[in-house]
Amino acid sequence: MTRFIKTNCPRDCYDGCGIRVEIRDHGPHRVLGDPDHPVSRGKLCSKCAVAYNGVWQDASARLLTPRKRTGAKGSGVFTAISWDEALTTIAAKTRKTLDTAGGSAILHTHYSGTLGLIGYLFPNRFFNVLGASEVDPDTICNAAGHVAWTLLFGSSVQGFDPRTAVDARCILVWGANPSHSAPHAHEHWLPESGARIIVVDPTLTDSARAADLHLRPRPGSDAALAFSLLNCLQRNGRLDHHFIAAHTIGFDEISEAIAAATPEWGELQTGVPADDIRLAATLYGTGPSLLWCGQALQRQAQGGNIMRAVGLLPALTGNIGKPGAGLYYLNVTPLFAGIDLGGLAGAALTPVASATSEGGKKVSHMALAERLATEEFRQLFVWNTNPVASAPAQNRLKSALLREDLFTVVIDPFMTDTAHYADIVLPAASFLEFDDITFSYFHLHIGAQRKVMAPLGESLPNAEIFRRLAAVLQLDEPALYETDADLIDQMMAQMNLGLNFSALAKRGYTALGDTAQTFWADLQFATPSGKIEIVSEQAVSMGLPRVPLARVDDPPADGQFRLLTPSSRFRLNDSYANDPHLETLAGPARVHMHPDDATRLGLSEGDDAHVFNAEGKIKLVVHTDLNVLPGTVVSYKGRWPSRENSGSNVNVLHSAVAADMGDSTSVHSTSVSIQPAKSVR
Ligand SMILES: Nc1nc2c(c(=O)[nH]1)N[C@H]1C(S)=C(S)[C@@H](COP(=O)(O)OP(=O)(O)OC[C@H]3O[C@@H](n4cnc5c(=O)[nH]c(N)nc54)[C@H](O)[C@@H]3O)O[C@H]1N2
Ligand SMILES: Nc1nc2c(c(=O)[nH]1)N[C@H]1C(S)=C(S)[C@@H](COP(=O)(O)OP(=O)(O)OC[C@H]3O[C@@H](n4cnc5c(=O)[nH]c(N)nc54)[C@H](O)[C@@H]3O)O[C@H]1N2
Ligand SMILES: [Mo]
Repeated sequence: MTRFIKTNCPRDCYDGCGIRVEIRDHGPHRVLGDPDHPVSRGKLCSKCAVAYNGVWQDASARLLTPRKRTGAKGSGVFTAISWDEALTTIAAKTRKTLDTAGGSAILHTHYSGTLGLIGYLFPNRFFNVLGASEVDPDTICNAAGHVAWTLLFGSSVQGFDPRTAVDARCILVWGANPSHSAPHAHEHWLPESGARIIVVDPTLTDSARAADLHLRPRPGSDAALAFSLLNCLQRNGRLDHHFIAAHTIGFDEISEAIAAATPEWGELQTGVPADDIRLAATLYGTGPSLLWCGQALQRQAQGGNIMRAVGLLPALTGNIGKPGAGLYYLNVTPLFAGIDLGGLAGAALTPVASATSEGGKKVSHMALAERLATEEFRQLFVWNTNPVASAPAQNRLKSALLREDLFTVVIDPFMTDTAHYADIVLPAASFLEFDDITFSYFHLHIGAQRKVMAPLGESLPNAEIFRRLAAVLQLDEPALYETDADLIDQMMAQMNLGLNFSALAKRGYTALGDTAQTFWADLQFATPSGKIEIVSEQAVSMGLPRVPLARVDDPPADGQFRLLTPSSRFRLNDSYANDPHLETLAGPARVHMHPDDATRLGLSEGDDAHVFNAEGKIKLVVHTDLNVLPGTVVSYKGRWPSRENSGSNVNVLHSAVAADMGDSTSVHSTSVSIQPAKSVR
């Protein structure tokens, strides 16, 4: 009889799908969408459906044993070794670094390869006990937005409950592309809400196409657009002055800027027609309205200011704390469920004695290439991330990773480009191969991740790797040795769902509460004043403007283009870039440009073009595309440099300049020049 096991997708994605695996005696198991899950509804997205049935179960593509480098650094020449040899080698190096340079000379970088809570958080315990330095994970993705909304609202990790969409008259999707980054939300959640949908995106995405209204601002001009919408809302009598007086501080200090931001001014600043600004204000102002700020919105030089400015919309219209109203950037669902995330990550663990008492340092991704190039760090651990593909300043990062005196350990299910620079590579088990607890950062769902098959080869789950390493290092902190079963039991007890793990696993997932929750119903904000802080003294003390400003980025220098490199439909970040089937579907790396821009440059569909700036250079295939805003070009992220003809991906062009807040990425502020690449025949 056919046997099925339910599990959940732990990828870094809004959807957080339920999965049903058909267990087969021979050949790969079939990984399918769970028909009982409200998000996946029996269907996985096109990328996960392919990769989970493809490269993720393909022993020839996976890392099966630990490896040690036997060729020159970066050459990719490795030999299989035993776990024993791998862990003893790493432990000996680590002990030496602790004794000679101290724990802070050990740097680890990690992100969201898996969001399963144990696989995502438990390894931090090991690094906290070493007193190691950490690459601040969010600086590659969303740190500016977190700082901005924490200043404004006191929290950036409490959004709206998506179930409240049925109560909304309008949903404003700003700088997100659900048709790629949240495909099930695009297919079901948005259309089924019954609300009027506005999408703000320079590109005509499928989500923008499906919307009632699409505003196309020039990239980096969103703060001006927000002020212009506020100008219209004020004229329409849609600002909620009672709410403003009771729950915000500092309105007076922006009222002049709002008065000046007429829709005609807005059109000049942003390129969005004044009438569309008026219409958007009418739709949003009718309310109740939801605001979804995508993570791409703040990957800008002034991304923090943009998030503060766009956040004024719910703040000044009182679209917060009631059904159908709210603002969303991220939901930290496990926290709402009661899980002690700090405890799981060992945030309070005491570091062991080492050569210096200096605590572990935080390093921004924007500074990684530069700081790795010096002798500041002696050891690098990379887990749950592939920075050679995803991080900025790709060429500089690669050179820094060539340092002979930087002992590098990479832990991944696959031999990634970053792994090529390792001294020791450790094979990680995939989410199909161990139990864990998952969540969605959009829907308020908690899921059971189930072991549906044995780990391929000798691969091990992240947590087990770090337990074994701690043992070889003879660290005596008991928290380093807690088993997955104990950790899962603890989380289940903390959540108090009235279920044990096997009951959760049988159902697959659970939603928090039976009905839509209303966040911020008490209108208490965790800011210093307890109110929404339009004026922020905290911002001032951080050297930031007192209030959000209606300013826009300077346009790219003459002849240059603004390059956007957002989510690809066929990839999850840079994951799946090694799946042959997805590689075929995605085709060669392209630069999408408006046909008028192409013509001006003497380029046609299918031509090769050099795309370059002071940071780097890459050859891309031209795709003329009416969906792209003139003056802007788009090239989707999600490629491994080593698999590209040019040996690079678009991050070779990202100069690692930090945004205005959070030392965070400004990848969508990249400017490039483009020239035909005349082929030499
Ligand atoms: N140009 C450009 N660059 C970008 C972005 C952009 O928009 N444009 N976006 C940025 C954003 S938002 C992000 S979040 C980052 C993401 O960047 P990364 O974190 O580097 O994302 P991935 O390349 O998917 O790398 C995750 C790795 O984790 C591995 N993995 C999966 N499961 C496990 C596991 O259980 N254990 C271990 N040890 N490894 C596992 C995968 O195989 C994969 O190699 O990229 C950023 N880079
Ligand atoms: N398929 C797929 N899904 C993913 C990912 C993936 O790589 N692939 N990555 C996951 C991760 S880690 C994250 S953080 C999320 C991110 O998902 P989103 O928050 O949706 O962000 P992106 O997909 O990077 O970009 C969304 C849109 O922002 C637009 N944009 C760029 N600059 C600007 C601007 O200045 N103003 C405005 N208004 N819009 C702008 C781009 O044109 C793009 O269409 O997606 C997650 N889901
Ligand atoms: Mo991200």
